[in-house]
Amino acid sequence: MSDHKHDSGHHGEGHHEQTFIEKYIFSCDHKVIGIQYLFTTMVMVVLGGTFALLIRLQLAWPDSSLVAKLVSTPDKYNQYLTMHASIMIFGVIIPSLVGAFGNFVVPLMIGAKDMAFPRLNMLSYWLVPPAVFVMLLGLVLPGGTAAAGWTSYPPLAGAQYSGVGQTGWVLAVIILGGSSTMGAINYLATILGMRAPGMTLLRMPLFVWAIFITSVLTLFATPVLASALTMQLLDRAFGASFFVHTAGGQPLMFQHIFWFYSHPAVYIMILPAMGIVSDVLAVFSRKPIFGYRAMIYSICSIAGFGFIVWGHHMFTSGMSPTLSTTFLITTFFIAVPSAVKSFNWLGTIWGGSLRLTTAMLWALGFVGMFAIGGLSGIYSAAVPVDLYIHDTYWIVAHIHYVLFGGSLMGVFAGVYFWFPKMFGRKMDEKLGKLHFWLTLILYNFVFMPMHILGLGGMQRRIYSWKIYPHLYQLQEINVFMTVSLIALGTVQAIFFWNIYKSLKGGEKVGNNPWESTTLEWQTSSPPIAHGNFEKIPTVYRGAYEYNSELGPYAPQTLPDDKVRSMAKA
Ligand code: HEM
Ligand SMILES: [Cu+2]
Repeated sequence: MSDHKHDSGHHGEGHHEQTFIEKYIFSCDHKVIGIQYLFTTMVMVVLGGTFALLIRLQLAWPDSSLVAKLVSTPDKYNQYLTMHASIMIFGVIIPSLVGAFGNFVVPLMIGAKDMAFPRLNMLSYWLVPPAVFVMLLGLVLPGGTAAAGWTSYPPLAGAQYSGVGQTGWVLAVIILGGSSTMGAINYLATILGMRAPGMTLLRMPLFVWAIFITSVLTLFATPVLASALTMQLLDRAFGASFFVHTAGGQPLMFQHIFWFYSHPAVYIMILPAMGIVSDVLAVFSRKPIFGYRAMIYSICSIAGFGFIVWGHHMFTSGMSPTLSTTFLITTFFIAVPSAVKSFNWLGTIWGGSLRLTTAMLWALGFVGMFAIGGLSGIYSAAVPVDLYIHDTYWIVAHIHYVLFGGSLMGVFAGVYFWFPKMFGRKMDEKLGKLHFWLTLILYNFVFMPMHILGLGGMQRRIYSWKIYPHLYQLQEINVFMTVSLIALGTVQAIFFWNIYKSLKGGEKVGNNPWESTTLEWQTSSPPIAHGNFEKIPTVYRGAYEYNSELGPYAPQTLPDDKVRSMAKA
C-alpha cells in the first residue's frame, strides 16, 4: 500500500485521504479483509441453513402441501441439497477459517505489518461474492441451478443430465479455487518471510502452523480440483469427452481426480479449526499446550497422508480388493495423528485451572464432537462396513460431526475469542453460553439420529423415503430431526443478536483481556490500522508459557526480567 501524503490534486492512496470505500470496501488491510470475510460468511451461513431447512422439511413431511410448494420437484430438492453443501463448504467453512481468521490473526500472531501481498489478498476476497452469485444464479434460470451434489460426479453432472446452472457451478468453484490458491501463496509468503525477529518456526502458535500447512495442502490440492472441473467444463460446454462414457471417456476418472483434491480439502476444512482450538484451550487452561511438537508433527502427517487416502470415498466403485485394502490401511493410519491431537487436547486441559469462557466452551465442544466424527470415520474406512453404509445417512452424520461439530464450533470459538481484538469490545458471555449450550444440545438432536437412519438403510440425497417401504419406520426420527433443526436455526438468532449488541455496546477491553501470551494480544484492540504494532516486536520465547517459573503468563514479546516484574506487580 502506498503511503505518500495527499498534496497534489490527484487521487492518492495516502491514508489521510482514504474514502469510506477505500477503507472498508476495497481495503488492502488484512484486518479489514478478515472482517469482510467474517461478515460474508455470516450471511452465507444463513443462506446455507435455509437450504438445509428446505431439505429437512421435505424429509419430515413429504406429503404436506406447504412443503410441496417450497420443494416442488425431486430436481428442486437436489438443487437445494447441492446449494446447501456447496455454500457451506466453499462459502462458509473454508472462507471463515482461512479467509476470516487466517487473515485477521496470522499477521498479528507472527508480528507482521500486513500480509505479504495486500492487493492479492483483496482480490482473493473479492472473488468470493461474484463466484457465489454465479453459483446461485441458476436458481432463477430455466433448468435451475446445479443438482449433482457438491461432488459433481458425471454422468449426472454431464451435459446430458444437467443444465446451464451446472456450468455456473463449475465456473464458480473454479473461481473459488483460484481465490483459495492466491490466499495460500499469500499465507506461505507471509509466514515464511515476514515473521518478527525471534519468531522462529517452533515458537509459532499452533493456529499459525495450521494455516501454514493448510496453505501447503491448498497449493497442491486445489489446482487438481481446478483441472478436474476444467475437464468437466470442456465436456459440458465444448463437446470434449473426458468423462463421457458414450464417447470413450471415463466417468470414474472424475471421482479419482475429485477426491485427490477433496480428501486433502476436508483437512483444509478442519486443520485451521484445530489450530484455533489448540490456542483457545491453552489460554483458558492456563497451561502450555501438551505436546507442542507432537501437534506440529500431527498436522504435517495429516497433510502428507491426506494425499494417499482418497480411494476410501470409492470403495463401492468396483475397485480391486487389493487397492481398497491399501486405502483402508492408509486411512487407518491417518486417524492416528488425529487421535494424537485429541489426546493432547485432553492433556492440555488435564489439571489446568480452567476458565470456562464461552470461547473455551466451544473449544471443548469441538474436542467432544470431533471425537465422535473421527470415530464414525474409522467405521467408514473399514471396507466391509463401508460397503453397507456408503452413501447413507451414516456418512451424512460423519460429515456433520466433523464439519459442524468440528469446524463450525472452531469458528464459534474463534469469534468469541478474537472478537475483542477485532472490535475492542467483548461479546456478552451470558448470551454466549446460552448460545453454546442450546446449540450443543440441539445440534446432537439433529445429527446423532443420522447414524440410526444410515444403519437403517436410508440413503443420502434421497427426495422421499416414501418410495421405499423399509424406510417408513424411520419417519418419526426424521420428524424429530427436522423439528430440532428448526429450533437449532432459531437459537442462532442469539448469536447474531450478541454480535450486534456487542458491536454497539459490549464491554470495552484493553490489549489483552484473556491474559494471553501470543503477539496479537500485545498490541491495541483493535490494532492500529497501519502496521498493527507501534513498533515491530521482538519475540523471546514460545507461545505457550503459562504458569512457568517466570510467572502466571509470559507474553512472547517481553524479556524475562519484564515478565518477572509484571508477575510481581
Ligand atoms: C479420523 C479421521 C477420518 C477418517 C478415518 C475418515 C474417513 C472417511 C471415509 C472412509 C469416508 C468415505 C465414506 C463413504 O463415503 O462411504 C469419509 C467421508 C467424508 N469425510 Fe471423513 N474421515 C475422517 C475425518 C474427516 C474430517 C476431519 C473431515 C472434515 C473436516 C471429514 C470429512 C468427510 C466428508 C465431507 C466426507 C463425505 C464426502 C462425501 O461423500 O460427500 N472426514 N470420511
Ligand atoms: Cu476422505
